[in-house]
Amino acid sequence: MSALDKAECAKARALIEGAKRILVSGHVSPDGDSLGSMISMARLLTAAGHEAFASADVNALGKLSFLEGAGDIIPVRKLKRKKFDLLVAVDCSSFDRMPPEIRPVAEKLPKICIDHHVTNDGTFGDAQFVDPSASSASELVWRLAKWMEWPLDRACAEALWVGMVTDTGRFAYDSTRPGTMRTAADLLKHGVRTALINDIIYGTFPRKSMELKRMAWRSLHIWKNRRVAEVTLLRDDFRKVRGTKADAEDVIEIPRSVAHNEIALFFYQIPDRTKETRCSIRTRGDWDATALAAKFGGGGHVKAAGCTIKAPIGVAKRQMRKAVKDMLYPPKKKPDAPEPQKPEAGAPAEERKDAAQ
Ligand SMILES: [Mn+2]
Repeated sequence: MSALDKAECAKARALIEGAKRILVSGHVSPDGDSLGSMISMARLLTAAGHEAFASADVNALGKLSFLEGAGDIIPVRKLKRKKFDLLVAVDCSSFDRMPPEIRPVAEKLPKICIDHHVTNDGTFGDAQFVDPSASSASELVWRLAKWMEWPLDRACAEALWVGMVTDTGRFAYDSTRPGTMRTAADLLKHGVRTALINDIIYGTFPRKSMELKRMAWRSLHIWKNRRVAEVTLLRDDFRKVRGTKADAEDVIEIPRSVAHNEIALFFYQIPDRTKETRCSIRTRGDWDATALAAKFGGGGHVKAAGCTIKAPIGVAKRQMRKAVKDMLYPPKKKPDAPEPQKPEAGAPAEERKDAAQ
């Protein structure tokens, strides 16, 4: 367990102890870690004698609505006119990553940032727990709880467990470190129902998720000699099954599971926002998913990132495909450099073709 920065801990303690009503927020389109860390944080603060409120887009809860405390999450739309004196942001690399409905409420508040994104530039928060080597924000919430000597209960441990399990791909990604397992071991001591949780998250799927996957499979497009694969879900696809993004959480695994895949993309539309396209990105090898996401104002992790492209789906796809091509086959010459006399000897045929496009 790498230690938390003592000075930041002291700052956070002072901020928390001086606050009565505390708002806890994760990032837009919250995932398991965002929800798990916010639910547990709100519970820990409540148990410590504060009035703590987690707020999120509750439509994104999906399967995670089984978590105790999920029902207490305030929908972002109902946050207006509520007063708080402290913000705890979890799993957010910057203020802009928080839901747009929360930002005006949180803007003027003192802020604590608990985050593990590499894209976090260290400017967000009056007290900051930022550790890109942590598996999840949930792991950091656990560290803070230990430092604050806050006792965990089972509900809290299960929320943290969900955050860790989902952000590490069931303790499979390289972000799984010895400290991750020690944290998980401690959570198990608090009675986490591992088999039940695994069955809920990974073992069973609602009918609408299956239907969305079926549609995603049909859209599967493999290119660049299997190095890139993508799937697409349109607004109408979600409408047909009355589903949301939460019902399509693991759809990205479809393009990712193609043998030889290096870049997996999942394009999808959000209802009422057809002028923008969301894109989930997964990479293998040395490719940096955040480099692609950052081109469109998004962020995330080296191997898993996401962004919102401000364009309708057709244009958005062209822009992202170009960004992928530029990454896989970086343009060798500046635009104003003289044209090469002939294709480089030994370059694979496909690369030469791409260079000509
Ligand atoms: Mn996370």
